[in-house]
Amino acid sequence: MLKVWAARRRAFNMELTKNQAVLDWIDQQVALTKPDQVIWIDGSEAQLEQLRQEACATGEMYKLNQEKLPGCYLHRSDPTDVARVESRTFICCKKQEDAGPTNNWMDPQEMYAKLHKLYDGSMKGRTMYVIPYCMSVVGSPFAKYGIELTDSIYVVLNMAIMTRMGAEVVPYLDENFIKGLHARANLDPEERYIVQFPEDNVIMSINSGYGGNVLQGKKCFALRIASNLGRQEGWLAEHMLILGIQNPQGEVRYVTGAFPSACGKTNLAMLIPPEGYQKNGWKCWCVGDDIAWLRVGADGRLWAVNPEKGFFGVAPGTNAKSNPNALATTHQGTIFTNVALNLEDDTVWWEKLTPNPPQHALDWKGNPWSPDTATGPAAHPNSRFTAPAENCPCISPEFNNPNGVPISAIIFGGRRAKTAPLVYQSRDWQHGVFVGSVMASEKTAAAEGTVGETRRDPMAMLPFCGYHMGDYWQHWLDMEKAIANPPKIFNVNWFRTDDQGNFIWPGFSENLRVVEWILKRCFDEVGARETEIGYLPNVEDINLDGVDVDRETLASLLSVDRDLWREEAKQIRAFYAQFGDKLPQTLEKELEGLEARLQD
Ligand code: OXD
Ligand code: MN
Repeated sequence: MLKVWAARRRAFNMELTKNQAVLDWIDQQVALTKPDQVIWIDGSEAQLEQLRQEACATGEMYKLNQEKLPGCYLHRSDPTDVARVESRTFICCKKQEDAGPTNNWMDPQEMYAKLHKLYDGSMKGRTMYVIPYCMSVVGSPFAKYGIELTDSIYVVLNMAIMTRMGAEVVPYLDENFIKGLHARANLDPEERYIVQFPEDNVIMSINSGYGGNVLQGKKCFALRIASNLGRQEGWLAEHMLILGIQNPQGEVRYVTGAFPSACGKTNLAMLIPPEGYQKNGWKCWCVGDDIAWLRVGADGRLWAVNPEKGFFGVAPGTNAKSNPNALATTHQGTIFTNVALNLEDDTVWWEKLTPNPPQHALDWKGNPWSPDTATGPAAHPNSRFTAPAENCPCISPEFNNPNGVPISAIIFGGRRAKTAPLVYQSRDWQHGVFVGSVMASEKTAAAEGTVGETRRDPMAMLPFCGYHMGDYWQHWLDMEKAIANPPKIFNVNWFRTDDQGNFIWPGFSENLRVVEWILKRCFDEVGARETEIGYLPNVEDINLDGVDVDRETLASLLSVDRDLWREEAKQIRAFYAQFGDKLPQTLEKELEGLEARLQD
């Protein structure tokens, strides 16, 4: 049977490899899914253009105003398929305890059997595309290689923006490549599965066409599978932005940052210095907006690459004020998903893009929409742009450096109305791991549940850590021995509010003032005061020139309320309880230390 499919595969495509491990695996997937034809993606512009035309002919994509938005397209996903589905995302390793309490788990054999039934014949009448791709720069010491087989042109075109892919990757495929299979099937939400098999380096997603579920290079590979690889091989795959800050002397220092959603991660990744800073020669460079792979360099420092090549950003809220760099990035070669179509000039629109919505539009479902008669938003709240990173006005000159950039600071963050101060530094690496492990954000709107309810999201990895969270923390702790010159670890909170619920700190560009202090700490250029929770800035050490915040207000942002922190410590204890004996002793001790300091 396999021979028949191999012959069929050969009849249809120009195979890009003679690698038998690769060909055998493809044959098996072809035999299972039974596509009408198989096409290897070579990554050439000619081939991609042909696919764009095909997608436009079938209505899968819509070509936007090419004068205003050259190379840009609109795609609408199925209305039931508009976001990542954590409830349908599984880590399938042999032992359930290896997946841990924060992941869905199923026995791999059981899951394979279930999935095989769903994939069987799912590509009949369709084309299977073979996408060879690389996470990170091809040939770099960080690089990892994979193949995604998919029956979606949308996936091919998005992967072409988000990853290095095509013929240049093929020579690097060996027997360790990450095997990915995606089928749209019939988009049945009840049978939707996003499954990682970390022991087999296999990713399978079915019944979805939405980016976060099916662009397998991103969350599935670069976080869930890669976190496992990092643990085995002694590195870290993290849900972090990478930002370079150039000071007036021309020196660029780099930080990574992990934030739960709705904390301004993309804005920080593309930070624009406040005017006064710009005048003095400060610049910021974006290396990555979402994922960082971190390895120890020969110099004993931690070095980071962004394994992706594009941004898959949330559209609503992005505008010329909130993030002009992100907006500029979307002006060419971009695929928009589930935004509104502005019928006035055949461009796109989303909530808060401009103060005045277009009078004539189609909403994200393709229905007529106008602000006067609207019963819902024009763009889906999770509508996205897939945009080439090279479009970004502040993209770092080091973006394609195969060795990455050296990291001085790791910044964890969250959205806390009262508890966390504007910034604090951990006492040391172990304490920093503790700080990351208890990261949290409070729910903001009544619609999302009880206002103020805290969701713990360790290292912002809750939905992305591909193994037991307790083992993951232990891996972080173990990394300390390997890093002779580790980055310092900080926590920030841009979201403290006053008694009326207004944000006290202006945020956005002004956050550079805090990052400046963080970097000074890393290079021993400024002092700090020790508190129960870590080191806090002396009030005079954060630059307030040109910002409407006085020292008294800053002092309030830098205060530690012992009662709130005692309550916080209680919550942390309850949160830690679910990890049982997988909770590293070191973190238990850190918590005890915090509790003791708060009692004194
Ligand atoms: C993302 C996410 O899409 O974290 O980046 O959900
Ligand atoms: Mn993310």
